[in-house]
Amino acid sequence: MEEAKWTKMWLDYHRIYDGDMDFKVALDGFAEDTAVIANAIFEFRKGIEELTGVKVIDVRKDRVIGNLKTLSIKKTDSVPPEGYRVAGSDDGITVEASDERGVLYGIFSIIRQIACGKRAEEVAEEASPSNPLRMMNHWDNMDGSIERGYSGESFFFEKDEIIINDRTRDYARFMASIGINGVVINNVNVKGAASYLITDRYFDRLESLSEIFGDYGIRLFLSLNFASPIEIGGMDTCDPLDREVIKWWEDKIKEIYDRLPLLGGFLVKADSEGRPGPFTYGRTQADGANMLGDVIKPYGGIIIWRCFVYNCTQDWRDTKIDRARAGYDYFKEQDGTYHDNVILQIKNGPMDFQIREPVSPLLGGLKRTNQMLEVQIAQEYTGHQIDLCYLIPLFKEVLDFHTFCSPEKDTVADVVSGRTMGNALGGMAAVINTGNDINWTGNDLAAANLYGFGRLSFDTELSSEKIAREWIAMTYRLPDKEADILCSMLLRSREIYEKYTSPLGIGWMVTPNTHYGPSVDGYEYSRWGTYHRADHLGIGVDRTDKGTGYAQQYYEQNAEMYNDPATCPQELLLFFHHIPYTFELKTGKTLIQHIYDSHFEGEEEARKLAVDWDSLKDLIPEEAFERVKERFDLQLDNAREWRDQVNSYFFRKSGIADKKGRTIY
Ligand code: GCW
Repeated sequence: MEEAKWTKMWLDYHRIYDGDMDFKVALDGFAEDTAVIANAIFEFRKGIEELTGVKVIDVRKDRVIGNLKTLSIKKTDSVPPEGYRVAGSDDGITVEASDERGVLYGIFSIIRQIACGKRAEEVAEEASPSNPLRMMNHWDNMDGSIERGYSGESFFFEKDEIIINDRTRDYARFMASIGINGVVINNVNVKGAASYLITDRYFDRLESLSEIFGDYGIRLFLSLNFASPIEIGGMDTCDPLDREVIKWWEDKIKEIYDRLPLLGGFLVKADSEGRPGPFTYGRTQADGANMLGDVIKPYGGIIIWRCFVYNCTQDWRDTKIDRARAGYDYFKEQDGTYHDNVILQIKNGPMDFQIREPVSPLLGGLKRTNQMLEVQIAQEYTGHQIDLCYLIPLFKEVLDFHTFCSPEKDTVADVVSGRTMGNALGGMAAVINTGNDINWTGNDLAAANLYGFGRLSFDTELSSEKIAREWIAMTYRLPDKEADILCSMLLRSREIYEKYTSPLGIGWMVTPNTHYGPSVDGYEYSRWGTYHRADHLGIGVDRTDKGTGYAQQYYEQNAEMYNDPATCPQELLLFFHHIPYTFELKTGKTLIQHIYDSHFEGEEEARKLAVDWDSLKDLIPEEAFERVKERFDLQLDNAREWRDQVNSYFFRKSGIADKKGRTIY
């Protein structure tokens, strides 16, 4: 047998029980020969055969022996778009849906349930997506590298060419199995060859890719270079209000859609970290986004415009400028003017995917604009897929956050799903953590974040634990006790990482550029707007009404809560306040003692994670076990380094000793 070149992650089925009767398929209202339905049946066949050993018989071709059960796929209007109703019985399984995606998701629901221990006749679920758009954003470059990639190289690009192979199809299967319906394949920093993705050079391959995706219910999106008229059009401006520029885009978008009718639209990073944008011409972000929105509208396309706009050439001496404010300051004013096929994509926090940040005040701060939540499962600041960090609890906190933007339906989940404003476009996007490593995600356990993001974006009511348990059951099929151990490891991991890294919401303190490992002052005197402002008396950034006024960007209830150190949630204390080391926290500990304790605890708890992993040795496939074990070895080094650098730094600044007399350098 040929050696597997890559794992099948949670779609690697093993026999769960022995089924007694083969299946046949009956379609009612759906055409058999469409690619999505064919793929759905393929997935059912593969899943049910590998999980239960029964076959799916083609009654027209195969000889039928004995009785058959029926997989009956029925079209009905009583299920919402992309939703499904599945029900097992002694006669077989019924899947009801109003569209093809719903069928596909229904089939994957059946497989998930069986893989999690149900028998085919017990299968039962009714579900429809919480979010209209559930997207993955790849930061893959066309030379094959991945910006912030920790799992090898790109499986979409190599040497400026687009790769299409069996892995592409497996990728589409994974995404469909967790309900993803849109994928941006290239980095938001669009440079070099990537600027030419919207030219004839790449249309053939993009067309094939869009079809492979489309057959699994996924729409292809591209990141776009706002300066395309200059870079590939030979013009000397990309001013979004310039007639010639608009004409250029009209011709370009027509050319693109003639060749790529399935394209979902574009993701745009403009005026951010050196990327061109409308500000160069004195125009607003809305001017830029709306121009593209108008041009793409006739083709049913959408423009997803990122709000990650801030001054990245700040003077660290200037305590008035606050990077956290930037998104709101740049985008709030034009609320209500963004066109209806434009979506603003907003990072979960106001800074940049730190282990702890408040929720961005733009989410729900905008009341008349399509919004999409952007999170990062690529572990840029959360351990590079070396350290274990299950991020679903973090995403849940964001989704459950009450913005107070409306008397009801005011959580972030409400806002981005469209429930608050009744809008049709919105959803969730994740910067993805995949690459061409054998296990796709570098750390095998990081696949829980990939799986989890998809499941959560499909159903924002699912709990972190439920998602973790599903992923474990599908991936490893452990006995109950061991499944509990792994589940507990995942659920503890975010807090552990938080404990040994930067304290109480202050963020950063990472090695500049790579963003792995500690460097407490690494970004303190830089241009990036990422400061902790520690001195010999205290630490933290005053973002209250007496400081930068960031807290006042929230609606009143939240603004008041954050403004006062007495009511500010402790885990965010240093994000909002400059606090003396001697300040007594609600726990009764001083701030400095909290820093020492949490860092000692975090390192110890990381060691416990590694011990727990060792206890699973004989139950996890050997290569996977060893791969993860190596990661834990590295994580322990990292945790120790963080602990000692952070503790020593604050001991040296404050001169205050650890009450417990532990070693600090
Ligand atoms: O956090 C920063 C990353 C950049 C990234 C940027 C962004 C793609 O360090 O690598 O660029 O965010 O979100 O655009």
